[in-house]
Amino acid sequence: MKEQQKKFYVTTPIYYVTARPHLGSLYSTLLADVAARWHALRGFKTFFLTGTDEHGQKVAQAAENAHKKPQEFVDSFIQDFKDMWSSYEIQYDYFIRTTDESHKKAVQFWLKKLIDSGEIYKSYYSGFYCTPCETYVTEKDEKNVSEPSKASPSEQSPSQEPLCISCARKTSFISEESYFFRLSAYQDRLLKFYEENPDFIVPSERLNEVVKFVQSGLKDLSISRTSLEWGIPFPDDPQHVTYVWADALNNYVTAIGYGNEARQEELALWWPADMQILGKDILRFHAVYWPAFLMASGLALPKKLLVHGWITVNDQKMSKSFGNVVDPQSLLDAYGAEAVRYYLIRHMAITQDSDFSTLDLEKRVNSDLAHDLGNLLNRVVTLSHKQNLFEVKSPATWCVKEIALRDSFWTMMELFIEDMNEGYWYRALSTLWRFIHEVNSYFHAAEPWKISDTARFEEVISATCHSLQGIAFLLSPVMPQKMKTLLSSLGVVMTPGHDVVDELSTNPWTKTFMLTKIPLLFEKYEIAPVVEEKKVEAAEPTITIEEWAKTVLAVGTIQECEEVPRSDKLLKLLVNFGSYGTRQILSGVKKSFSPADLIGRQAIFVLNLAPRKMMGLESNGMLLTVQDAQSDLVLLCPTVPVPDGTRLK
Ligand code: ME8
Repeated sequence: MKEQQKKFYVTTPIYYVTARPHLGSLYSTLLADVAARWHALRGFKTFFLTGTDEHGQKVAQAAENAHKKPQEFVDSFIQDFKDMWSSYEIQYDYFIRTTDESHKKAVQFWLKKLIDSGEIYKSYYSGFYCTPCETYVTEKDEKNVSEPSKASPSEQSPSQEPLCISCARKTSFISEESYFFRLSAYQDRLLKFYEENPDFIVPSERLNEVVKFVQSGLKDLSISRTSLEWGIPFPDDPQHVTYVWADALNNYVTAIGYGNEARQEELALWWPADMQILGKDILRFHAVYWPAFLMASGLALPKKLLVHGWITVNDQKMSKSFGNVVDPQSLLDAYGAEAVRYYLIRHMAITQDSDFSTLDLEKRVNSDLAHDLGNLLNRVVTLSHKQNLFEVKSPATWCVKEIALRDSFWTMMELFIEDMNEGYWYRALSTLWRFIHEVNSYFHAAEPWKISDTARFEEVISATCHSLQGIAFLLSPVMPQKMKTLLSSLGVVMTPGHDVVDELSTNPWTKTFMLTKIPLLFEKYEIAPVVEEKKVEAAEPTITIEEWAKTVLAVGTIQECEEVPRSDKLLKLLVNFGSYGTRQILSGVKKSFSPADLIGRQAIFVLNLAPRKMMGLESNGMLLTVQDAQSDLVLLCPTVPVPDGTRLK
């Protein structure tokens, strides 16, 4: 098969529509855009799918809170998603909504097919459900796993509600008739598949987690709800609506024609997906349930799941519930789409969580984009024009230093291509930047501004322009518009439809460039000087992580609080620590707080201090506070309520 005929199908998770898109959803969508653009650059026919997950309890509840009907509620966000993606130059081919009639019909087709083949059967589900994660707790928490019960709902009784092990929020007990997918029948087939396809999940460490989970035993999966109306009704049994994940995962095939007789060719062209991009939170759904669904439907499995880590802010996961969500619109307004695209792709390592900071973004723009790249282009064009060189021809033969530079470019490309193909884009960019530094060093060492021999001067300019052209081609999936502008300054137009990358890998540097001066590609940001951080005094000894881990710090709710008779400092607190129980704690905070200030508040406590007696009363822990500028004590507490007994990490 010719390279041009190869296809590349890439997908993103479809996002819950409970709010406008945030930086996390932008990140996954951007990764898919870079993957699609990279493969298009390589001459592949590409298809890029994204969209929205609109059914389920979480969306229904959010709609209710907003006093809107679910359909009206989800409709109100769709344009925001589309506008945001377009502002960030994200060129998806199709935007699927799970409320699309075509998707709903295709899911019903799938359900009927699996009911008919016995892969789906009716029984009772009784257990706990986490609405924010749209997950049956039984699937995630081994302690709570139970077989789907055959008893009727009235015979079931909830034990104490467990917290969701993923988001630590309260779960709710449900007990209802339900359809089940025969997941347990796929355990061996899944394990065999993982063994035969060790590259199925990138990064590979995540595959180990999945294998362990499947090895520990799979239970059949409840895939319908009767206590919810907002979902796709089951065929011939409409009081059951489809479990939101069974509905949503199928989007990857319904979008390209699954369940529609007239679109079978399209389905055959694109499926299986070549790369499915997702965050680590939804790995199990994609690496276990989704492959099992596909096996049951007789469809091939995706070739690769690219599983990325979290964007964190101050080392905490960025999420709506933590109140630390970065708004992609304000980033766009402040920095423009391409600087943000570059920063997210370069700085966020796919394999792990990465902290996002605008200060860091500004530093990267200043150093990588304005200094290393923009400045190089500007210097070359300005200098050439100064010497009246507008049309830059390549020499008949290159000198040694230029041959070395070209060799370096070719060698760099091998590494770059491998990482770009695999989804390690941040590593590819770091490799490319090493070459950009090398071109800068070459240009600096050649000192073209001192060269009087016009042929030699033209050779140095030509070698630099060839390097810049190669760099711009390779960077175009990440910064499409800026690279187009850079190339226009060299008089180069990129023509799509063939393997540009392959051509570059063997390009002998014979191009003639027409140089035009353009405004600076990237402006530098003024960065306020950092105030020197106070160094840890030598007298303050460091401790090891193991020593630190010995301190049990946890959140508790102050249930009762009263003054300690005859003490002008002490308050007596009764604090609930969830699984750590309720404790009496004495605290010398009376000058700053009255009992009424503290009752009902959550705060942070040290739990494993040895018990201590004060004014004849025992204290079993210590309340943590800090002093403000007026020397008043301030309580340390989580910014949103968390379960009592949650330990600090
Ligand atoms: O889970 N850092 O939708 P969702 C990086 N509807 N990526 C993040 C992120 C962060 N802090 N926060 C979110 C769902 N994401 C389901 C998916 S697919 C058939 C159904 C990204 O709106 C990341 O890709 O909660 C994560 O997996 C996804 O958004 C979750 O989006």
